[in-house]
Amino acid sequence: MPRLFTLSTLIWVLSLSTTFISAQLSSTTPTRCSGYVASDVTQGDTFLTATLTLAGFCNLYGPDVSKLRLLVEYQTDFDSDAYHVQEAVLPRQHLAKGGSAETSKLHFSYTQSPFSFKVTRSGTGEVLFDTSSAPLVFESQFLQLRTQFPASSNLYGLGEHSDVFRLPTENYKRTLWNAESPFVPRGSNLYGSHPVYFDHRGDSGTHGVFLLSSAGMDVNIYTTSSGDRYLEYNTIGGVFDFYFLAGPTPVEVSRQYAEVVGSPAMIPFWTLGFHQCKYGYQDIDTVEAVVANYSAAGIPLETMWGDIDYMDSHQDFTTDPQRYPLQRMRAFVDKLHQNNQHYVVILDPGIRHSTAYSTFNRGVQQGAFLKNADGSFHRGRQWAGEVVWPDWLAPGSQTWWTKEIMSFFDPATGLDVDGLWIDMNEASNMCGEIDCFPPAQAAPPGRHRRLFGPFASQAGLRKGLPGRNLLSPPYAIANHLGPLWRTTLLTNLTNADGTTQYDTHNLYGHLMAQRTRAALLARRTLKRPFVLTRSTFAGSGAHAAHWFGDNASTWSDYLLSIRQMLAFSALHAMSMVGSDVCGFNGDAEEELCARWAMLGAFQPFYRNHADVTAPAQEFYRWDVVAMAAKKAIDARYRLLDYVYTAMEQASRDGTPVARPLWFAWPGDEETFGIETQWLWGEALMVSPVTEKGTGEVRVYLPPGEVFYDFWTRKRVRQRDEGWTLIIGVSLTDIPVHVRGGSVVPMRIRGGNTTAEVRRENFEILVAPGQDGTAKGTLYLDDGESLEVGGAKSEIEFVWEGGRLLMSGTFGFDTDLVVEKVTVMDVDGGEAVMMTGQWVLKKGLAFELA
Ligand SMILES: *[C@@H]1O[C@H](CO)[C@@H](O)[C@H](O)[C@H]1NC(C)=O
Ligand SMILES: *[C@@H]1O[C@H](CO)[C@@H](O)[C@H](O)[C@H]1NC(C)=O
Ligand SMILES: *[C@@H]1O[C@H](CO)[C@@H](O)[C@H](O)[C@H]1NC(C)=O
Ligand SMILES: CC(=O)N[C@H]1CO[C@H](CO)[C@@H](O)[C@@H]1O
Repeated sequence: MPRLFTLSTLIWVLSLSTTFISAQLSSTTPTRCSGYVASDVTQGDTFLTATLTLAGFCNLYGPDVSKLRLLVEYQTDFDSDAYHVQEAVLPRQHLAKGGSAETSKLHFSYTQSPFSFKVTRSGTGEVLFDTSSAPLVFESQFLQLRTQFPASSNLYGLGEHSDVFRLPTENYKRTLWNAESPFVPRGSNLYGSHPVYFDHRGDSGTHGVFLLSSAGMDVNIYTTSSGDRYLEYNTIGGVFDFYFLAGPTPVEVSRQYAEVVGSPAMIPFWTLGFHQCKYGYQDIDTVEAVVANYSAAGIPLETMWGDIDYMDSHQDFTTDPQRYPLQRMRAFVDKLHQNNQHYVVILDPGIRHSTAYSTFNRGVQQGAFLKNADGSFHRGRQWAGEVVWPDWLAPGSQTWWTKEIMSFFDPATGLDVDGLWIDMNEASNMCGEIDCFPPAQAAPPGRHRRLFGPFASQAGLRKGLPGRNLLSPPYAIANHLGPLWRTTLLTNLTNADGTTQYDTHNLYGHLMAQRTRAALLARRTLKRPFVLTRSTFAGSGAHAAHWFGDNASTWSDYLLSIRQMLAFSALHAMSMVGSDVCGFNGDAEEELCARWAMLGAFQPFYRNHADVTAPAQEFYRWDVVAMAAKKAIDARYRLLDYVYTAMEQASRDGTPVARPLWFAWPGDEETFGIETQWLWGEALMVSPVTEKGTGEVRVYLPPGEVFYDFWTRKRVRQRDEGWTLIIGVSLTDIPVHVRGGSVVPMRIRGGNTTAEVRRENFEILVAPGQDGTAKGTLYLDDGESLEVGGAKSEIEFVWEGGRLLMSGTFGFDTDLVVEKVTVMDVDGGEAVMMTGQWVLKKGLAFELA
């Protein structure tokens, strides 16, 4: 019986891991590695297994592993000593659905000696991945695998980085090692690791390759003098566990990737509102003044944020008794809530090491903190001073964290926050030395016993290979902070489950996000949690939103926010993302802040945030910025349901909310390198001014397509080659186009809060395509419930032959009506508006008079 849908027809999984550890150093130094030879090949309908035996010692960066196990199937369950990302950290049981090689869109083939493999498209035979140009190297602390790619490839992904969106193909190194990265340096590893790339080859299709590995790595992309192009993985541990995503359209690759790592969590509706934050609001009076000043300026403020200023001596779960007394804060939060506004505060993972601090004491009782080999706590320096760090892999860490969150943020007695912001979770250590706080001299006998024995006894349990140098591996990745352990947790620490920070470093922020989400769920079991995290890993979108860290108030970082948004949203399965609007570091000037206020309104997470050393940059500080913000927020709020509909789809099937132009026009080469324009959902295209001191911008409007100006509602005629100059873009403008063929649900007007907007009726904006038809969708629910059950509407609008038809499901109970339908004119004339009171029910249809 044919399956309705099996993932296996879309995704091939290939895992290479160690079976037997008989690593040894040969006495002679070979000039070239000879790779492995495959034997004991067993091929079934749905799998292939083989043993790979080392053909000759190579010992590039330490001892080779002499035997490997190769497994090609949909099930990644294998025994190995080598570390592999824990199932609980990134679940993949759901992928083990079975399937058959015959029905797969991808074909796997291999060469026995030296072992290499190819992944090809079943239909066309196009080679997508081919490792034959270099031998496989698998050593205990160095793994290398190289694949060729053709000149027609356009590569994207491998975040988090601040480089160009379409990756360079010459002499380019992407290092993945999560790191505190002020000023988001170019060409460096940043806060998160997403070892997935999209290879887009125009008309012949798009595919993705995900290496499920949390190991530190350098991915080199280069072109040889003879013009051959390679992508080469150099990891310092783990296994090679590849997921090949067949596409063939870009959106399908996004969906397939989301299916592997998890779709983005559905957001609460209010989080789409405008957020304000600053490090350096010295007291609650200042915070109240900011809220009041936003209101006085008539700029809708949805959510106020608290950076570490609110804490007592920067300790989590405390408030400063003088500057932020708890009772004052409680009254402040109540007032915000009465106005339908929200409050979010920061938490850091560094917990002050002091027996005078009850949060620390309770964590000790739960075994929540990372320990040195001698059982003493691993200490370092963070905002709170001398700190210890939670071991998120210790079960007690969840119990402790949940209790701390539930009691401090108890609505009845504590701070009734609406979400949590987790920072410094790479983890960042202000002490960059190896011996900031040396382990205690001797652990008291009988106490602090290590829970786990030496690695050698962990055979097959994936705790990591024995005998490794965990602080300074022989192959040094290009970490911009230097050695692996610099300004983070020492990589030789053992986690409670027997794995080491060497292998799990890149998961620290992801784990903290998971734990924090779980704690918020325990606190409010029926509502969607909201967590914002700085550090991420593949799949973090299922737990948290992300901002792009400590950027600067520069035009360069204003543009960077676009390509980072595109990478996270379209390639890394994280929808709720955005930059610090107007820039975090440095002095935001009026012009830049006005432009950024408008740009941020068309990105998912919209928060103005600045450093303590930066001058105030709230939107009301300048008249023109205030005007820009009001206009932008009004448009954003009128479009909230349209964006929320896209967010809901992303949470269901991984369809990205913000996407690069080539997602819509995959055959149009002109779009492949564009990183300053984007599609905001299916229907809107945003093209901000990109430079200081000008009101002009050259935008690409693909030839042969119909576009309308979102603001004037008039058809726009692009030049024949597509590139079109838009002039006279004032500081309170941003070019936004509606794609012909779309129906965009909007609200009749904005409001001061998202709750107010939700009480407004609808306007349906129709943008007919060349053939005169258009369609679009609208998703409605209560905006906050974790499980909405049948209480949702999934409405489809179709405009055809002068009639608008509404179909779908209508389970969300509402009195709201469609008050207005506006049909833009494909011939360039005035838009036609119809007003009425059409209830949101099945079968609404009417004809143009
Ligand atoms: C709020 O506005 C008042 C009046 O313009 C101004 O004096 C004050 O500095 C502002 N405070 C903040 C925190 O924005
Ligand atoms: C929003 O607030 C402004 C003042 O800040 C007020 O004039 C306006 O009426 C409010 N809008 C709504 C819809 O309540
Ligand atoms: C990690 O390395 C440091 C520096 O060599 C050493 O002092 C410490 O004991 C090691 N920790 C563990 C858990 O092995
Ligand atoms: C990579 C980059 O552009 N970084 C810049 C971030 O902002 C700071 C301060 O403006 C600059 O010094 C960096 O060059």
